[in-house]
Amino acid sequence: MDNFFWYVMAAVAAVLVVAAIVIVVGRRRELPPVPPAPELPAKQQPKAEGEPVAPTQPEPALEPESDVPEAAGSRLTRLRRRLSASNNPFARGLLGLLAADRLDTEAWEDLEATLITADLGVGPTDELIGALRRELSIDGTSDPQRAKEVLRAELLRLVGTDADRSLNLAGADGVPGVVLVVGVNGTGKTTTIGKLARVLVAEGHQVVLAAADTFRAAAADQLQTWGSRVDVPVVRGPEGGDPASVAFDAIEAGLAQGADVVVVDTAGRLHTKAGLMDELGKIKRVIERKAPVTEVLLVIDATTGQNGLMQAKVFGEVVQVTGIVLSKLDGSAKGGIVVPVQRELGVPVKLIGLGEGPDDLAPFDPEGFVDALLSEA
Ligand SMILES: Nc1nc2c(ncn2[C@@H]2O[C@H](COP(=O)(O)OP(=O)(O)OP(=O)(O)O)[C@@H](O)[C@H]2O)c(=O)[nH]1
Ligand SMILES: [Mg+2]
Repeated sequence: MDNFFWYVMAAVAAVLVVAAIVIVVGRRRELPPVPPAPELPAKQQPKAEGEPVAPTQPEPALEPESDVPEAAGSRLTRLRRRLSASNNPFARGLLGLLAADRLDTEAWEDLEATLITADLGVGPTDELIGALRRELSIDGTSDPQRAKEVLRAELLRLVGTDADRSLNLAGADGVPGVVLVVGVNGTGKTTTIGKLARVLVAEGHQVVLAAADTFRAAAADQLQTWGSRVDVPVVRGPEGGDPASVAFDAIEAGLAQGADVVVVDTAGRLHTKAGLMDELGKIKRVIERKAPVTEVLLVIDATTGQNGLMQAKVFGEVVQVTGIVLSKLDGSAKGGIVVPVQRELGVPVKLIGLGEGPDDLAPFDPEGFVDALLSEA
């Protein structure tokens, strides 16, 4: 009897297993076919045996790494949009004011406040308002179009249209031109060099980068990342090593490789630290044993405000700055610093940074800058 019971149980179990298999197979048939796996971009192709295994989860879509620098035309259109009223509080303030029906006392005070907040400085602000008041109708009724024209002309006069804003890259007799990039901490020196290297490569220059910021290994890594994206060699030294000797080595490498431009990154330093400022002077002198420093770019963060002026003054004394890069102008209400900084140093703004992306660097063009500030798009 016992045996019979187990026979029955075994038969039932067998029937259940067969039924389960039939159901599973049947279901499978109903499922839609699995689509073939999408092709991975080259960077994510599964690694060869022995290499670290690629993550199983698909990575979020990365922005395609464009190693062909953006054409100047589309770059300027994009940058203009970033400076225009919709994205820039300074521009918005100016346009809001011009749209007013009457330029009453309050409106003039608002304009003054907007210009001072934008770091135009007290002197240039007075000049601008004085000129506008003289030019605009005496009864206080404003014609927005006319006000805009006067404002454009005055802003242009303040920014200046006849300075030579090109970079001097011309070395002498087979010796590369040298661009030394300086500034206080975090202003955007390394990023600017990365962006600039792309532009120089696109223009056909043979470039070498010098990671003379030896304070942190990460600083050299950061520069290396930019360099490798456009196949530009980066000369670096040991962490904590002598930055002047890294710069020197880079010039030698440039000479050996037939480069025509060497761009030297330096560690950020406070203009108030005499020892660090002396070190900067030394870097420049050591480079000049091998090649003339043809351009000294001071990178100023446009959001820094009046403090940028003090930086400009001290750096200018130590390394004779020849051009200013105004970084982080994107979305900044502080674009007015262009005017006092040029006056303080007697040196033109040559480049502007308008974002963190690889092509977010543009030559500073006064007309384009003022038009962007006064455009609504
Ligand atoms: N929005 C914006 N961010 C920028 C711009 N330029 C640089 N940055 C950002 O500013 C930060 C500092 O940039 P870095 O290039 O490392 O600055 P640095 O002057 O080399 O810094 P130190 O070497 O530490 O002195 C980074 O997060 C950059 O992405 C710009 O034009 N616009
Ligand atoms: Mg840096």
